[in-house]
Amino acid sequence: MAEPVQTPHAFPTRIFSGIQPSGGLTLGNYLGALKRFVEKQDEGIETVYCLVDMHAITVWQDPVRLRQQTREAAAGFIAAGIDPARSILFNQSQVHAHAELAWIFNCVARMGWMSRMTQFKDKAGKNSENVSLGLFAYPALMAADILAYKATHVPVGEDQKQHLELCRDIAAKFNNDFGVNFFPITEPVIEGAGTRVMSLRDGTKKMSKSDPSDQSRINLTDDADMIAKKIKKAKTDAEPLPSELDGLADRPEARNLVNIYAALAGMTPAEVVREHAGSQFGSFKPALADLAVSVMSPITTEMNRLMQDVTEIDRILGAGAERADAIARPIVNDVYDIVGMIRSR
Ligand code: ATP
Ligand code: LTN
Repeated sequence: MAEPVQTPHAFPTRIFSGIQPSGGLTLGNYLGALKRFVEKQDEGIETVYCLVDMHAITVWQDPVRLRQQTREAAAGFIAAGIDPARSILFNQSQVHAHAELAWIFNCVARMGWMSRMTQFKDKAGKNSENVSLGLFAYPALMAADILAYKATHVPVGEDQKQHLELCRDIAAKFNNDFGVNFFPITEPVIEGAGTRVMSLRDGTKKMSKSDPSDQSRINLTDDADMIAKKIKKAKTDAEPLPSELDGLADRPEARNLVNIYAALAGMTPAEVVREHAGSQFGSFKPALADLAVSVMSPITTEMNRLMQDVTEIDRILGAGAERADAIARPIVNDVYDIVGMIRSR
């Protein structure tokens, strides 16, 4: 169940979130993020959603594909229910406040804080001497995304929790260093069964759009056949489903498929195992595939239709960027004044 959204003192409720156009959207992005973006919009809260293209280039992106993926992600957002009239939808690089505030935050965040970020360690791996400086600074840009709007709540998947804690630390240090109550201490909104969808090949790794294996994920652009095939081939074990969740404790792949089923059906994982107790994967997987297709294929169809008119997509992103800029510009100007920069033009 959704927790009631509580507003930190003196800051009006505003939701911000972002997704990297670093590949096609996955079922993980949909269940962990996008689906909940739509719910927040439909609750009538002010919602600002961003395709974070500047985050995407922290690892190499082919320019032609980056543009294509950004448009495709925008189409995916709209197809999933984001209404560009009610939510602000734009790509990050069109609103300069993000990059400007990120620099200020590079000077607020401490090296020690950044060095503890597990996403950096995972993505850099053994190659940490050779990754971009941007990959290390990534969470400061993310804090800038959020705080350029004084956003009070950020819906994300479980994997982003640590980055949001860093955002809170940056806001608190800025407020404290300059003796102001300028930035809110933003709340993460991480709820529901789909907040951590795991890879279909390895139940201990999250499903990710940048995983080298396409078999590891379900893409929003996969057709019904492909979805059914990937679910059929998903790694599992030989045991039937138990009747209680405890029975899945050491079965990460089985647990993952149950969680996905629950998130797609709007059930709790406990309800799913109760309903399918004793089922073999030979029957559970086709049921899951049918469910996934029924939820996703209307989105895929609409996304493909929207992609026929990229001029319209670019227009929507441009109009969203203007609305975003109207909120973020005055906030970043105030930051320059607080920090002691001269603004005389
Ligand atoms: P990349 O593979 O390029 O790192 P990603 O697929 O992990 O990308 P992001 O753009 O980093 O996706 O994440 C966008 C949003 O989707 C975030 O809120 C993130 O928490 C959520 N998300 C990403 N992967 C999953 C997942 N497997 N399960 C649930 N939520 C997810
Ligand atoms: N780091 C996030 C994407 C992201 C984001 C944000 C999410 C960039 N800026 C601001 C929420 C708020 C990720 O999912 N990897």
